[in-house]
Amino acid sequence: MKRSLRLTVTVLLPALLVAWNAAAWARAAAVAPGAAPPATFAGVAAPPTCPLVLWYRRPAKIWEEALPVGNGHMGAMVFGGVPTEHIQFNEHTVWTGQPHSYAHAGAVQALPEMRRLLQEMRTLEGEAFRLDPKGEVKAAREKLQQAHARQKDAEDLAMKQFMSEPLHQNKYQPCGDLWIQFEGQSQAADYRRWLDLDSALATTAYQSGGVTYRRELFASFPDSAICVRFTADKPGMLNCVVRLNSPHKDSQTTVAAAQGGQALALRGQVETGGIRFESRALLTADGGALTAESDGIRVAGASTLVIRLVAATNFKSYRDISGDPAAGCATLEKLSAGKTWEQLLAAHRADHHALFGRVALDLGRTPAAANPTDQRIQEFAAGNDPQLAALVFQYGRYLLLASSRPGGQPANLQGIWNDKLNPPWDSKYTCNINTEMNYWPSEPAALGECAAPLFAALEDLSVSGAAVAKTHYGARGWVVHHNFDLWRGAAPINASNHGIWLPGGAWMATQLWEHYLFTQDKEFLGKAAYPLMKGAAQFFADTLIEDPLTKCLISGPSNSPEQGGLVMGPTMDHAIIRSLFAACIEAAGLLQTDKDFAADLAAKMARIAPYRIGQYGQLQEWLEDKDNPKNNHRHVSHLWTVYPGAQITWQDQKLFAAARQSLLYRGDAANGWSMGWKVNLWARFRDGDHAMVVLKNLFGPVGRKGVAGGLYPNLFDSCPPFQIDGNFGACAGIAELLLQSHVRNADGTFLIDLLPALPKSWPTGSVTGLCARGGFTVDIAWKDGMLAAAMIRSGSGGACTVQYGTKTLALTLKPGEAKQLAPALR
Ligand code: FUC
Repeated sequence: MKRSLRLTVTVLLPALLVAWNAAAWARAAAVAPGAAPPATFAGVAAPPTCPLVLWYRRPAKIWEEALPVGNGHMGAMVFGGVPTEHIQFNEHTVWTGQPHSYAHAGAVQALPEMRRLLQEMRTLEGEAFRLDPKGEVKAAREKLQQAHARQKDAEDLAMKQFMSEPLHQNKYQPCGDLWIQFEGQSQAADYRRWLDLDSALATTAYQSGGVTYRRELFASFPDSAICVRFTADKPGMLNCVVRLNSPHKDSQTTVAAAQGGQALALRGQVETGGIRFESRALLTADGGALTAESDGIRVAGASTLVIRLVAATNFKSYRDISGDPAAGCATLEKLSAGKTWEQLLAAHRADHHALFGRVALDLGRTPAAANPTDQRIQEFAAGNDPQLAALVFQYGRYLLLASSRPGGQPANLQGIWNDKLNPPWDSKYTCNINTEMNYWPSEPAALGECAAPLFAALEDLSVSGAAVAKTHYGARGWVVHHNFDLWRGAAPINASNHGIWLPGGAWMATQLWEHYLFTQDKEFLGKAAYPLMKGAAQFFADTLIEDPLTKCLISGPSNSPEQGGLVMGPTMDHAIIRSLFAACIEAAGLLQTDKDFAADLAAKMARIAPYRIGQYGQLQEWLEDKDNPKNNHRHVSHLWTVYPGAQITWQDQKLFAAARQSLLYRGDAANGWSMGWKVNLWARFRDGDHAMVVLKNLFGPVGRKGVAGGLYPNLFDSCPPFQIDGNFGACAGIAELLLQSHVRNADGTFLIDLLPALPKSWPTGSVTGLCARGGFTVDIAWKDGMLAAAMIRSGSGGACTVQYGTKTLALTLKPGEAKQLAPALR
């Protein structure tokens, strides 16, 4: 690629984006009504006793220090302030915009010319590289300039005629803020706040004026409410004012008597004709009095105060916003009405534990594990704190449960948590890595149910994306480009040099296949997965074209995310298409359907441009050998085939070595999600110690020199800024270091690999409940870096081969059968 272009795309563009976004990300106006100055703090609180905990000795000053809770329908951030508690919250369907098709009528007419220009670009590049492979002599440089001019023409044409209408998609929005302002609490002693991942309970405790105050908060999935309880250990000592407001200008709050107490109702709309929302805070108190005031509810002399917070919008589906937010709130309110705090908490704990409790991970515990979480992040790289890695792994599982539950929207760029009217990248669904990374842990980390919202979104996208396939490509099936939003936009957005990226839908469709591989649920495969996979494959069956230069089939126009501009046939496209085709062929066979279609896919798959090894020993990112070994771009798209794909594995040493070389060129320090991806890749390269180098970068504090990403004090991952994909990438990566199951045996069963990439710094530990393809669950214990004990359990019955180092064991298990493995494999 031309140097100046590379510089613009890899260095200047991200820098400009960050600068532009920094200006645009003006914080939403979260205003504490009647704010009081913060308290002064004394004493040093002891660490909480729960083992999986994030904890702090001071309240959150900034949003990225607050603690997240969520039930997939609502998310909330708890600040734990004294004297003012702030609970900033979201409802999953509060977005800008309204139902809209983003397809660009007539777009298909531009397609042949775009392809022609890009093929000319390739011919010119080929001529330049023949003159000089490094593109340094004058004649070669001139050819490259001409090639670049063709690319620019194709990109300009696309901007005129091929892009989404409008060019940008919509934004995920905050919903509201709950404020609880206490009186007479200007000092606090022995303050601490913590989030216990085992019970998904956020607690704040401190003493003030000789009284111990405690606040507990959870987001209940079964009762669809955020529940908060405030207690004082001396009767009648709770005195506060509770208020509810929103950063949306068009919003008002009213106060009214409600069953057993008082209620605040916040009503608003994001924009005219768009999403309308309502949120209700329902207050009940033991002792004391609740009095309505003009802008809030006064609590006087209570011993316990309970608030249930619900929210709903007019959103019914991506095509229908005729719902009634008030009726929605009334329905939700009834779920928790009349229940005691103990009942609400017990239902929440049971629900959370049934899912979260499936996996336990012990990587060893050192004294560092007792330190406050913000201190642990500061000290991780230089210290010895393996439990922080276990905590971040479990936090990933916790965050997935909190942000992605059946019936809700999928986890977006920030999960379900956002306090800004102009969030980074609109907090929508970027599909060239981010949305997919959010779901990497769902299967291996035993939370397959959490992918339901993504699968439901794919149902929608198979409709909106079919309109785009037809309008832009004249093709069957469905396509999703670089992004989608609440309205299921699927057309190429923003700019042609990165927005025209073809395999978003195809990549997401492979997650359906993964769900089948892990669960062996044939009904799911036949009813839900295969029809969507088929549509995604049909699009490529129709749009792959023969490359006049090589006679191979290639995709395009597309790009290798987000560098190098518009091109034909980037390696990543082909890797994803091959994977999807292979999955469709196998699924059609299992379901005994679509013989001809499967044969067509097989014939096309065999003709897709092969992987190529380039002049620097690298796996080529493009059809031409133009990778720059100094390029440390955050995207490692050509390595998709190693992870999350599984076409290049240790079984193919040549390509495996080339892919590894490419990863070495990209380096170990990057932004958050990029490091999350690299941990998974090093796991697949069976190099746990190199993965650990990346984990040390990933688990350090935000704002270090030389590392873009890191962790905020609340363990949210930084892209920068906060983006949740890095949390999920790290979670999946830690699982991948301990267990892999992507390689097939000759008979098609899976090879289940125990401790394929155990870092030396985790010499002793155990994990239970990790999932493997083929419907297996695996427990492993290790000591001094060696396997100590292992057990495999089959869900659906079937065969597999288990591997540890050079030893293998072939097994056939009945449904529900378990088997000890260690004596044979040690
Ligand atoms: C991708 C990345 C960016 C950012 C954005 C939301 O496009 O290249 O770094 O994560 O998504």
